[in-house]
Amino acid sequence: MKKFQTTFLSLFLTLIFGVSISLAYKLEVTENEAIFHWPANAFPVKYKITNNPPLDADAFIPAVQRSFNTWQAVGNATITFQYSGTTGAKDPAFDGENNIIMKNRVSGSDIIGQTYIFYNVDSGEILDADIVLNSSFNWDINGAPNKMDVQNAVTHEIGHFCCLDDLYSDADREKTMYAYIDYGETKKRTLDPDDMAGLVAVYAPGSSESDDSGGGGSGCGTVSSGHPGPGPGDINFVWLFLILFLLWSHRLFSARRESSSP
Ligand SMILES: [Ca+2]
Ligand SMILES: [Zn+2]
Repeated sequence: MKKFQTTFLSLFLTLIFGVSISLAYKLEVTENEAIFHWPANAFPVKYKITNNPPLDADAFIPAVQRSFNTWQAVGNATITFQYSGTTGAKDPAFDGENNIIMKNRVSGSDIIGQTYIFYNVDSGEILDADIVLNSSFNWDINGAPNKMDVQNAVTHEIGHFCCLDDLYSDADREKTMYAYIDYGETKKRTLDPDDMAGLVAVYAPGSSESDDSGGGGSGCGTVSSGHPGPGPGDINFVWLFLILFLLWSHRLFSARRESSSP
């Protein structure tokens, strides 16, 4: 697992040199080293929000929308998003809909959010992405102590939704893509210049990543031009195009808990 190798290397270097290894940003890549990206013909990337939010929908939905708008506002990045209503979806699935849903985890689970991405292993093209928030936490939109701030967590998950990987160094603590989060935290709502640079690296105008429609073999254009519906055909579809299922399990709370009182 490259990710763990990288993490181990970083830890090793930290031990040897006694310094934190800071990455400006880290892009998600497939097993075949293709960079994750939504193709330009998927813009605006449509998303739906659960019809069973953990708090008043009139507060929850705009908080999620603000998170998407924050990434969309990055200058010189071409990716755009569009809210397309609520969804009754209960689980992440390769169903042609990009959903933000709530799901209860095992009691005691420390996972706050996960982003599931369905992608083409050869091209890195993202075909479907779902964000799951752990409904066992208390959620809020005002950065209240002892509650998880919706916009803070969702802005981080949208970074994965686009192309970015987690950062673990202490030097990255102020960035949206820093892997750990705490109750009442709101600093991930706003992007660090390095978070923005990561997005621009993939979605700059004319960039090879966002402008191609695949390149991983015949049929990729078909993949990106239409979302498959649910049904038996999906199995062949998945197999044929080497779509792999990726679970980004973000242990945002397990390895280290940031102090809530500095
Ligand atoms: Ca989906
Ligand atoms: Zn993460």
